[in-house]
Amino acid sequence: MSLKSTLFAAVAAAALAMPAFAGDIMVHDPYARASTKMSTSGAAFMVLMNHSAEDDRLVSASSDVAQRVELHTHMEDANGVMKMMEVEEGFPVPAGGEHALARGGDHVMFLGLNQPFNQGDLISVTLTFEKAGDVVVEIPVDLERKPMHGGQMKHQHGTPSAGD
Ligand SMILES: [Cu+2]
Repeated sequence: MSLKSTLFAAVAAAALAMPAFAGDIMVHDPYARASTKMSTSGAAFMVLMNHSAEDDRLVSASSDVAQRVELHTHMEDANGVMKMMEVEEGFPVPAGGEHALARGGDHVMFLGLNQPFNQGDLISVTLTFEKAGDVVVEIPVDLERKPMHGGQMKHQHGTPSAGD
């Protein structure tokens, strides 16, 4: 065996033995918002990218800014009304792929805000992945961001509202 191929074998063995790094997960363009200054809940949106060769999954999120942090999605009920619900199994992020959390779809939900979300605030959120483990992201509050696809969904949390 030449020196070169010995080195190559050693590097390959080391690479195989390595666990998934949190660095394999990239969080792209995160932002958080609340509907109004009086809101007791808020949400965060971002694109999760998985640069590893293994499928991963966002299983939970936590933060000091709210009493509870949940993974939510929107579903249309039998009457065609969009409702939010918790996604207990979390959001899959395929190997080499991505999963977008966006307005009107999947999101990280903050319930019972400990402080109002002010424009420009940075919110520290820990995202826990099945394989990559904990990834801490600093998410800027952006109250001015428009939804990507024009039509904004009515997004009512907690209190059922009549005729909304
Ligand atoms: Cu929600």
